[in-house]
Amino acid sequence: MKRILSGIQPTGSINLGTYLGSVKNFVKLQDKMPDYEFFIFIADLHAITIHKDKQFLRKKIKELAALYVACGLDPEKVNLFIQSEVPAHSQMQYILQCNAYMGELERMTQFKDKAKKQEKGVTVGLFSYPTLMAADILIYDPDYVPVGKDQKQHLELTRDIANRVNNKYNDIFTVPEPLIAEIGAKIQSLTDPTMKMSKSDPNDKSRIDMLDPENIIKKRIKSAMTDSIGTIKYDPENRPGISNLLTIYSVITNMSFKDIEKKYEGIGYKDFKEDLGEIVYQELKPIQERFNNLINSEELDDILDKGRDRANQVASIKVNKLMDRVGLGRKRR
Ligand code: ATP
Ligand code: LTN
Repeated sequence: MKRILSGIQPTGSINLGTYLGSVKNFVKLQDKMPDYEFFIFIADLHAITIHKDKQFLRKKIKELAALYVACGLDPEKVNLFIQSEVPAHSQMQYILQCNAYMGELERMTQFKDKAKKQEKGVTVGLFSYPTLMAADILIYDPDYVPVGKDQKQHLELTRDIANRVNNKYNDIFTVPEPLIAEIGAKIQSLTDPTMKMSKSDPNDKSRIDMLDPENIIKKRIKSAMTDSIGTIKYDPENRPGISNLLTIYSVITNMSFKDIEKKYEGIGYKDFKEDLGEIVYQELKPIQERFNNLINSEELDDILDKGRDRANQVASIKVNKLMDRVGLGRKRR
C-alpha cells in the first residue's frame, strides 16, 4: 500500500498558519486518497533541538494530538503517533548522519535563521535536525510528504540522502515527493505580512492560535496590517497584507480570489475584515469544542497507543533491514 507521511513539532500552540498550510491539507488528503496509508506524527524529538521546559513540552504534545483529531484526522484512516515512542527514528537518524555532509546542513536556511536567534549557543541537535527529518520520512517509504513551503529545502535534502543511500545500499528507500498546497502553503504574519505566521514569533498579535477565543480571533483580524489603498485585491508582491487575508478567506471558504474580489467590489477593509473574522471563528469553533472533549480523554491515549504500535511495526523492520545492508551487528534472522 502506498503511503503519505507528515509531522508537526509540538513547540507551541498550533496557529492558523500551521492549520491552513498543513493540518487542513492532511484532512483533505485523507478523504481524497483512501488507497494510501497515512502516518501523521508529533515531532517531539525535533522540539528539543531548542530547549523546552518539561511540563510545557508534555502539555504541547497532548494538545497537538488532540488538535489533530479535533481538526478532522480520522484515527481509523490515519496512524497518529508520537515520534519519540518509535525508537527507530533515532536509530535511523544516526545512520543517515553518516551519509550526510556538514556542508549540506550548513546551507539549510531554517538552521541559519534559528541559529541566529540562539543566545546560549547552537546545539548539535539543531544542526542535524534535517537528518532526523529525513529519518522520519525514509523509514516509512512514503510516496508523498505534505508540508508547507518552508519545508521544501528539507525535503530536497531528504531526497538527496535517499538517493545517496540507495546507490550505496541497493535501493532501500522510496524517494518521496513533497506535496505543497497551491494556496495556503504560506500564511503570513498578521503584523508583518512579509514574514510567515509562526508559533515562535514573540509577538502574539502576529497570529491566531487554534484555541483563541472569539474576541481575540476577531480582534487579530481587525488589526491585521494591510495598506492604504483600500481595495480588496489579490496582489502578493505589492500588497502582501490584504493578499494574506484573501488567502485565509480562500482556503477556508474554497472560493477563488476572483470570486472574493468580485464579492467585495466597492467594499472597504473594515467590512471585509469583519466578515473574515466571523469566517475564521466559525471554522475554529467546532474544532475547539471537539478539542475540549478530547484533551483529557482515554480515547486520545488509545488512538496514540494504536498509532505507536503500527508505526513501530513498520519502522523496526525498515531499520533492521538497513542495518543488515550496512553490515552492522550480526546478520538478522
Ligand atoms: P516554529 O515556529 O517553532 O519553527 P512552525 O510553526 O514554523 O514552528 P511547524 O509547526 O513545525 O512550524 O510546522 C508544521 C507544518 O506547518 C509544516 O509543514 C510547515 O510547513 C507548516 N506551516 C507552519 N507555519 C506555516 C504558515 N505560516 N503557513 C503555511 N504553512 C505553515
Ligand atoms: N521539520 C518540520 C516538522 C517535521 C516533519 C517531519 C514534516 C519533522 N519531521 C517529517 C514532514 C515530515 C517542521 O518544522 N515543520
